[in-house]
Amino acid sequence: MLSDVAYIGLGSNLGKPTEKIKSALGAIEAHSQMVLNASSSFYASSPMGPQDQPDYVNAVCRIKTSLQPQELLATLQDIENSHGRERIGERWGPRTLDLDILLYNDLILNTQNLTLPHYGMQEREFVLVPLFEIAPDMIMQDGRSLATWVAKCDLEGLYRLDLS
Ligand code: A4P
Ligand code: MG
Repeated sequence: MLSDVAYIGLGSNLGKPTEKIKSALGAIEAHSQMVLNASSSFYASSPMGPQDQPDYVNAVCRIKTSLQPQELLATLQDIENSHGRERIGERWGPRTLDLDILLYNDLILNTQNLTLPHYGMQEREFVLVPLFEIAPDMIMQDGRSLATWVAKCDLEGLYRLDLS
């Protein structure tokens, strides 16, 4: 049963970022234990963290899945690896593909390799704006609306890409 709902943040700033994100969405869609339920527009965003790296392309999707959180993390890491992800260690450094689990149902989890909701969501306009596109009525873990979170973040440097 594909009854659990998760939101995934996608990001890339090396190679051909738009193609990488499209391909990652294709890999998610092709997986037997994930159904792609909605996906946002793609956004160009200036880098958070070290500035001496290319701009990112970011998007968010919603899936229904039968994978448990740890299985989902491992599956997304397999997809990252198959898209040439190299773990070179620099925090917030450039990457060919980054897939973060933003939310998994209403689960709150703090284990060594998985934190849910994703720890950085609240400050990241490149996560909140695409998330808002596909989940405009969402209520966040602090009881505030996603719309309130979006209203508080700095939208400078974020551009919706017109890919048509
Ligand atoms: N991990 C814990 N919780 C989660 C979760 N909810 N989802 C662990 C996914 N992974 C989670 O991640 C490091 C470890 O986090 C994983 O092994 C997993 O067990 P990583 O992807 O290997 O490394 P990372 O992404 O470099 O770590 P970090 O600090 O999480 O980086 P971020 O926060 O992902 O930031 N600027 C723009 N504009 N757009 C971006 O997308 N991304 C980053 C990376 C920096 N600047 C950016 C962007
Ligand atoms: Mg990551």
